[in-house]
Amino acid sequence: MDGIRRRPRHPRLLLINPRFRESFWSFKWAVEEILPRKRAVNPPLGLATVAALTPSHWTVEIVDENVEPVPLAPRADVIGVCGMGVQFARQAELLSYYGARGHYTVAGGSFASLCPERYAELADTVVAGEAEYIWPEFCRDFERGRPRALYRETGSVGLADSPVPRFDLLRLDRYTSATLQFSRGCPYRCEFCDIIVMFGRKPRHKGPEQIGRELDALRARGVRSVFFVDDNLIGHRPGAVELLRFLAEYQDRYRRPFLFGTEVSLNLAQDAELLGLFRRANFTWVFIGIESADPEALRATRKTQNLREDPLAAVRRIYAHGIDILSGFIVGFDTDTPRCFEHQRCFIGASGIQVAMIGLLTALPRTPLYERLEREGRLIAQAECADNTKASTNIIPKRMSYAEMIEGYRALYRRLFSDRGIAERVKNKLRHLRDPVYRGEYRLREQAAILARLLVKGIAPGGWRRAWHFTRSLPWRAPAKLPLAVMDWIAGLAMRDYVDRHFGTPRAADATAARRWFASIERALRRHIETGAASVTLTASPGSAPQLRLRLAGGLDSAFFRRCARRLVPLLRNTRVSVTLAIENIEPLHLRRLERLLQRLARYGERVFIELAEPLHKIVRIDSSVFNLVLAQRPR
Ligand code: B12
Ligand code: SF4
Repeated sequence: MDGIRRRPRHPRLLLINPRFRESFWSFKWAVEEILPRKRAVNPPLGLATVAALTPSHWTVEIVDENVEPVPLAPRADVIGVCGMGVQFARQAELLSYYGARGHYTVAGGSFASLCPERYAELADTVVAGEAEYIWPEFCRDFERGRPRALYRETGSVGLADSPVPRFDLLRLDRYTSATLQFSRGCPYRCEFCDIIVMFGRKPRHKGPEQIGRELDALRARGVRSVFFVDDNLIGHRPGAVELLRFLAEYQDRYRRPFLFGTEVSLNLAQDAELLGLFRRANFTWVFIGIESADPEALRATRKTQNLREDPLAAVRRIYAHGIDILSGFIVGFDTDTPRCFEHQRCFIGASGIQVAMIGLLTALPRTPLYERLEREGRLIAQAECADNTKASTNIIPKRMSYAEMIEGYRALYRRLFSDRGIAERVKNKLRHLRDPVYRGEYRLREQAAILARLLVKGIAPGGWRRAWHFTRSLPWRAPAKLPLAVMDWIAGLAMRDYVDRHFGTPRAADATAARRWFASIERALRRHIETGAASVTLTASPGSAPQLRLRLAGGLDSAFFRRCARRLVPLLRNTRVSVTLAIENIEPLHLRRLERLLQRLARYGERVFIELAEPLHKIVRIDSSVFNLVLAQRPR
């Protein structure tokens, strides 16, 4: 209650999705270089749902920091910040920043649902679990001036009570795909899974008319590509059949406006009726947790639904219905030895799965895996467990050393995303995927532009070898498959770009180059450094990339900005050094110059950190969706 200083009659609510650190799922290269006018893959559906649950006399705004900047001085009474574990650091930073400035703060989303205790000191209120019932309760309590510190969903939400999300508050044109949700929960019991901890094993779903209303809203906004973010869309088979029949009719009624994708379990392959319905409803792809082709590993992790037939046969039967497959794989199961990496590579190659998200086995809090490994003393205390596609994890493997696992994992990705690896998978997929549902989602002119950009920015830089692999993988005699082959190359090269930038160890050459550039910057800015208008430092610690820090204290001139740009751009382009701009003071006449400098650094925004002194918040605008805007913390 301490957080509320006055009780507004029409409270203003700001909901924020914090910036993700880059991961495979960002598809950064594809989104920034190849696909037209896109900034991220999916919008924050949880926030759009919370917005729809908010009383109508409240004013609501959603800011997704992945596609737009967060406001530093918002007009908001309540600020709600969501987040997965991968977003925790930024979510915590935002909550503390706004909390210290007198806003009432609420934490919610996946990670708060899994471990609400981690937010006790960070937010005024924590909303743990599905929000449909407890969020309206919070709003009522807030209006009465008596909000509680914790709202926890202890039962299960009937999805008929979930409203049409406020799609109108999202900037849908900035995402490659919009999202909606039909069901929550999954009937299976994989040992590592947090879904069944959060949403239970009894799938609950919406009615078809409810989905119809959500599709109407998306259609009205011109959306074409839709991702059903269900944990397992076929978890409740009768419900899925009813939904798919409805979707097929909906598509026919409106001249097939949507391309769909979703998540399912591998047993879809044994269900001819469902496969036919998925095709009729225009599902172009499904994401499946295959995890491993080794039956021992699957048995050990209790993923027995994947044991019903040879996984390669299952994959090919799904392809035979024209449906593409994206898949999750895991290495580090108790039965895995150093040979598992080669087995995974062979299976993924033969299956033709291009978007193969391989993760190290990770123990998320409250899962059976976590509890077992804790008992066995095999958890690494303090290790990050939020992002299972980083080259580190929080478990000690059983039949190989931790170092062997990490090295095997890195090498597996490098081999998979070689030019030959990408081409082999395109060929192995298209051989079995005869009549793809996916025929391209863009207009002809856009498709031609995408292909041209792929050739210039993706294929040409790989030289004749890549051009050869690209050419031999194309389905020359089946042009209907061409859009799929092009998209697979875009996805493959985007993942390769990520591997190149993130899976190498910091190079000694970077440290040498950083020292050279540092000396050059010092020389170029000598005059500004001597007058105290600027200062520059370089820090390098073993095992991590060097960091250059440039302090702007005011009293600068146009030469300063010119010289900075000339040196910082090549430094960022040619090394993995990160740069911090600490802006303490800047005269209004230099704002335009600062803006121009930032425009030139934007391409490397992931490695540029900006610290902005508080008095400048209203004067200098930093796009925090591009740069790492460090938020000054102060006590509440
Ligand atoms: C769609 C999705 C994505 C999308 C992006 C979604 C986005 N832009 O936010 C994509 C595909 C990009 C993605 C990527 C990843 N994801 Co993901 N993703 C999902 C998925 C399938 C659905 C989320 C969703 O939209 N649900 C529908 C909405 C309506 O439900 P909801 O989010 O749960 O929200 C409800 C409540 O939580 C609450 N709520 C939500 N936000 C807020 C905020 C406030 C203030 C309040 C009060 C309440 C509240 O209200 C909502 C209504 O009840 C979930 C699985 C799941 N079932 O949650 C995984 C999931 C969230 N992802 C997960 C992970 C690990 C990842 C990755 C790290 C995977 C990886 N290893 O690379 C990446 C990271 C992203 C990146 N770097 O780009 C984990 C998170 C684990 C955790 N507990 O933190 C989940 C739970 C999957 C899993 N099995 O573990 N993901
Ligand atoms: S099939 Fe997927 S969602 Fe279901 S329990 Fe296993 S990992 Fe979790």
